[in-house]
Amino acid sequence: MTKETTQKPRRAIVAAVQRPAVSDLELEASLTELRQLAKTLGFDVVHTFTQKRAGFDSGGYFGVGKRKELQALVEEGADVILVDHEISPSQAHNLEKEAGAEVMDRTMVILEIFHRHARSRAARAQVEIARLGYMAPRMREAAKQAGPKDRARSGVGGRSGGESHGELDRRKIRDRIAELQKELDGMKLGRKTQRARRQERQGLARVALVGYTNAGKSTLMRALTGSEVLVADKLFATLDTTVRALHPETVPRVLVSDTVGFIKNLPHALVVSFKSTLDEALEASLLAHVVDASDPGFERQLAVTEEVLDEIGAKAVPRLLVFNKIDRAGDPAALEASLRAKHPDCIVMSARNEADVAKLHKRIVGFFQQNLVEAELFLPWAAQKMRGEIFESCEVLEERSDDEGAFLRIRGEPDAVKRLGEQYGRAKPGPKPVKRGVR
Ligand SMILES: Nc1nc2c(ncn2[C@@H]2O[C@H](COP(=O)(O)OP(=O)(O)OP(=O)(O)O)[C@@H](O)[C@H]2O)c(=O)[nH]1
Ligand SMILES: [Mg+2]
Repeated sequence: MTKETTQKPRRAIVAAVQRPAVSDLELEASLTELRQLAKTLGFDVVHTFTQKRAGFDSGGYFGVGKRKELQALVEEGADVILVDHEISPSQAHNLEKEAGAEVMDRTMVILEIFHRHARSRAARAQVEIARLGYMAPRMREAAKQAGPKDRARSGVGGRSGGESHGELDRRKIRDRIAELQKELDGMKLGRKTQRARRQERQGLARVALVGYTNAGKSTLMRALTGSEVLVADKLFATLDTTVRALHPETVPRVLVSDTVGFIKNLPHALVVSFKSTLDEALEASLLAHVVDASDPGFERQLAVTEEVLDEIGAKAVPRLLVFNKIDRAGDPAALEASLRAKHPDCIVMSARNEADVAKLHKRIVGFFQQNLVEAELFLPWAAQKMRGEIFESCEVLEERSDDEGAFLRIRGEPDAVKRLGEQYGRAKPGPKPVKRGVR
């Protein structure tokens, strides 16, 4: 690659076949998203190229005539064709040959973004497994196209006799996937014990921010927890789950997780491999589903997210629907009214508005406080060293004292309150009955 080409952004043509079942609106939304994905990869999108067709051409995705047109467009100046569907290795190969430019399908574009954005060891390994799985059949296709020459070269290097380049590469891919999988399994075990320890310590109340990519999850994470997670106007800016406590701190202490975003036609290999990243989310007692209400295609994004959540087994986890970016809507009041009519329990907000963030904070805390129970304790003066523990594990609603000790009215998680109630729940004669909400 010359210096010039590495410095200049690569020029891309965004291309799609529009099948009869796909409306113009849907096509446009999908292409806009592909253009955004292209931008995230640093491409300069120079053309959008579409064809209405009953189905994809089995040979080269577009029809023969259209492929010629595409070739002319490439000659005018383009380096890569981005196809808005997952296409077969042979379709990609033929299109590439005829149009004269590299072809990347939607899956490959998404895999490439995940590859660039993955930071942690686990995320890198998961993305590599998905990429290798995607590449394997494409390498088979390349080997097939190379034909008998490929076989003639066999027997060189570490290959056993008669094994072709293609076979060798496939074996290497299989071995590498197995190796990565082993590495991941090891990490998972480590994570599980860590998690078990964390849970024991804290008796966790957890909310996970989930939703379509770019909806504003990380922005809300920052606002809700005062942490410095990455926020970017890019697709899939976040690939690793981060966990922070809700700030200002609350009783019970609530942990918030920021998670990887969803997208239409998420490559299946990624759904599977990212399930473990999303495992954190599945452990939450509440999912705050964040939707970019300013995006014209938000209903579809909402539906896609719900589908993926179902697919990964999160159907039963309670949801709080959060319509974000209301400040960017053309007519915020009208949009808010229609959202409320359709989703009565939703929150409509802007992550940039402090009062709105406080409202979301309150709703989240409210959810976890629903399960809290209250009790009245009597703590003799001799047991005052327990005060620290009580104040740490519960909220003290009221405190009064007499000659013999202190009465505390507390609210907290059922387990903590029950434990304290068993120890100190006996009322001193005089004040009202001690136990409330504790068996
Ligand atoms: N106007 C406006 N912009 C917002 C709001 N919330 C987030 N943004 C912007 O939207 C873009 C995406 O925000 P992120 O928080 O990175 O989105 P995300 O959901 O974490 O995205 P991924 O990590 O890619 O899945 C950023 O440029 C934010 O500044 C909002 O309420 N109003
Ligand atoms: Mg993010």
